[in-house]
Amino acid sequence: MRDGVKLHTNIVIPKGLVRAPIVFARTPYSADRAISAAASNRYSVALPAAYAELAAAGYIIAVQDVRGRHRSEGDYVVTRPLVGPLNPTKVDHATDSWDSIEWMVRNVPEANGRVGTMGVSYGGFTTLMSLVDPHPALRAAVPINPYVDGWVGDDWFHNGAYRQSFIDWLHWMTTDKSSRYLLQFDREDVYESWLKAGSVSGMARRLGIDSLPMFRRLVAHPAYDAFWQSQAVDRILAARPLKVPVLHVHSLWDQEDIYGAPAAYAAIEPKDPGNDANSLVIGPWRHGQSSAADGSRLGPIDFDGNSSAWYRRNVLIPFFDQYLKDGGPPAGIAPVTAFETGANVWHRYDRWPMSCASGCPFAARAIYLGADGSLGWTAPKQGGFAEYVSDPARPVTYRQRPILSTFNPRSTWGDWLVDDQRFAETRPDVVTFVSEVLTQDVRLAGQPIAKFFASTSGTDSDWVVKLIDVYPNEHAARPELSGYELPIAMDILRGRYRDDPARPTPIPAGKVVGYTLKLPQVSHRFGKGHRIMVQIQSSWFPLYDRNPQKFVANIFTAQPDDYVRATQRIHFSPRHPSRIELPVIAGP
Ligand code: PG9
Repeated sequence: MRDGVKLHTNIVIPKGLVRAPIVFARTPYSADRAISAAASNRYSVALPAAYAELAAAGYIIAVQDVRGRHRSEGDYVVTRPLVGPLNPTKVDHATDSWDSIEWMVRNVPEANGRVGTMGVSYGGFTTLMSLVDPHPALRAAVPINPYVDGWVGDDWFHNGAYRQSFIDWLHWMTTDKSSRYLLQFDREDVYESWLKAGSVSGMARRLGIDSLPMFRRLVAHPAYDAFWQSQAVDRILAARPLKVPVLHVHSLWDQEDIYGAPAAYAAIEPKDPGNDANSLVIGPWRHGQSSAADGSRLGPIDFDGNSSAWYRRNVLIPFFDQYLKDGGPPAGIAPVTAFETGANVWHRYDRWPMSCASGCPFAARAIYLGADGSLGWTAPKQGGFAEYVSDPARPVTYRQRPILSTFNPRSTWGDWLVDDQRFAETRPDVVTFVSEVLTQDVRLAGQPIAKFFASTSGTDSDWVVKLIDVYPNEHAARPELSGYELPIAMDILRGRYRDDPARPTPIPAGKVVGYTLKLPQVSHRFGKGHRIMVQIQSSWFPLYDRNPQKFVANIFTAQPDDYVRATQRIHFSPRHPSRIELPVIAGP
């Protein structure tokens, strides 16, 4: 690198390849592990599925440890910001990408001088960073489930609510260069561990990780201040010209970075007047599942075939071929390739979203919360509210207990976004609204937006909104899915940030306040015979830290007596029509 630091890079060159393009990934998770799925002298066995397919298609695979991790020299900074106010050095992921590509095109004789960057999550982040000041040999990029904005909706926070579940990651990644140590909680069911610890800072003290630099940064920046805004990758790329074709890959049930890919696509889209250089793939996957060998199911939900292999064969490899091979043929891929969950079909769209409030091919349509737990297409004619008591001493769990820590080898963390929500529906602190049985399909393609009116007896509150597909009571083909409540889009909003994410303010107790919560993107068909459900609750524990429900300066360091019960009301009336604006493309 330009500062003399050496970065460990594995370069896999299938025998006999000449004038071949390089697919280049930069990872904090071990470049050695990334290329060794199994011990073998055959790359088709040794490499994980996605790399093996690329190698068979004529690509050189290069995987590098980012600086300071595993076998690379230098210092490690979590998602190191660009050189500038947050990074006083002369190096960042943009310079390290540039310097590495420069080295490879000069030193790998089998290479044809064209490089594509690719990676998942943290590797999606480094892929996007390669676009900040792209090396001339960089001709294509595939960021997959990238970390883009740690406050708005990727790993650290969602709309200001802190994701405690990644305290494991912090420990695993920043206590040791080679990640040898897994965090040990005092209980297998960490629900109890978190409850006992009180606040997040209390837990960090117990675990002895309160001095880790990234943890201190989180505690110092609970709001969407300049620290987060200036390193949000979508904002960074929006301010630069688009020089390299990009294929963004999004997972509809991404349990870690459900914000990043569509946000980066949307930020770059205005720079692509020909609608051919900035494309999007939307698949029915968990985090990273598009690169896995099996994309035929997620938890109990079946996709009628290997959707991951389909995307790699029909979209990923043709995309790289077009831009990286000598005389590569046009890929003919659509601007947007989207899998429709519920229908299990792929679509070619010329844009995303397909439906929104205005300016899209289809207009979004509101579905309204109403009396007696009803949900319907007409606005309420009379006033009313649904009430529940949110008690921080008995928070609503995000899955059924026992809840294992994220990195517990027995955890099924990757599947929680498709968990049957019946366990929550029956709690007294969750309110549920459900439609009549649908007499025709309702198809969605875009971003549902919850616009709701609520009051609380407290001065701060979290609001969790879940959009759910309720399966028919009799599901002949899969009896075990009868009545299943499949989450389609769920998210959380920390009430103190309702007006200004950068400057939290108390919620006026007892007043009806309007909230807007943008839910994750959906590409889904609610089939005839199904019902649409909305659940609302005020905690989602221990995935997110508890809101004390009394306004405090910094929730990370809340004291035990700051946590108070609150009476919550969700209002529905002509004046306060709480609703979800659904990106409908076909329906009643
Ligand atoms: N979601 C992980 C991550 C990305 C960026 C920062 C911290 C964590 C990952 O899967 O890489």
